[in-house]
Amino acid sequence: MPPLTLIIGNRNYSSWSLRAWLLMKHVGLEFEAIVIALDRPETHEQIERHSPSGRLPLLRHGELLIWDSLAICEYAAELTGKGWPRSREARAVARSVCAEVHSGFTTLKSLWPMNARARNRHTAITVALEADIERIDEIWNDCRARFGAGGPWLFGEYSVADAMHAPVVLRFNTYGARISQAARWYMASVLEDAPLQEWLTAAKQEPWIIAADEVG
Ligand SMILES: N[C@@H](CCC(=O)N[C@@H](CS)C(=O)NCC(=O)O)C(=O)O
Repeated sequence: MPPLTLIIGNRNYSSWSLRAWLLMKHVGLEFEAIVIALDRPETHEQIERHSPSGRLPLLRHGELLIWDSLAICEYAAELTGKGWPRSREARAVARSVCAEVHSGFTTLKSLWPMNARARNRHTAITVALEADIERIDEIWNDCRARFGAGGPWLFGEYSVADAMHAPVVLRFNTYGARISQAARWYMASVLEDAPLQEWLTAAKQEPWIIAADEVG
């Protein structure tokens, strides 16, 4: 198999990159990661050299390019046969919650930008933000209660759904979301996860600051 190269944005702020990188780690793929610092004068040109969409993450596998975090997770799952729950019902719900977090929660994403290393940030809680937080809490509770018996993850074993939700966990951790006990337990599993810890360690060492994402 040709080597896999994952091109990602800098780890502290690139929520979309985190998802693809985490899932690839969890399904056991070996790959090289190339980091492009976001929001700098040279960023656009550097990304365009690799990515047809002008966005990161991008996975290169020989001649094949795969862009978009969810498409990369799907490809990694196809290569390895891991990443989606085995039962059809659980898999359908996992795909639903992945699609929901991929296309939705725009208020949460804009008011609470991912800032992996930041702690104890506080912002005003708007009605729309509260609604996003409540819906995430409901998703985590529902998946854990219905499908989580086999392990600490949303569907028991680690799945694409956990990778897709990891940036939300980091946002909740940075800005101190008020959530239910079961959701806090799920967050603890994500925050203790070894690949996530590896990402956080690297994020802390990055020199770049994106002022617009330093909120609260
Ligand atoms: N839907 C895309 C979104 C990717 C995205 O917006 N990536 C940001 C970085 S996190 C980006 O590449 N921004 C380009 C730039 O900042 O110039 C995905 O899931 O991969």
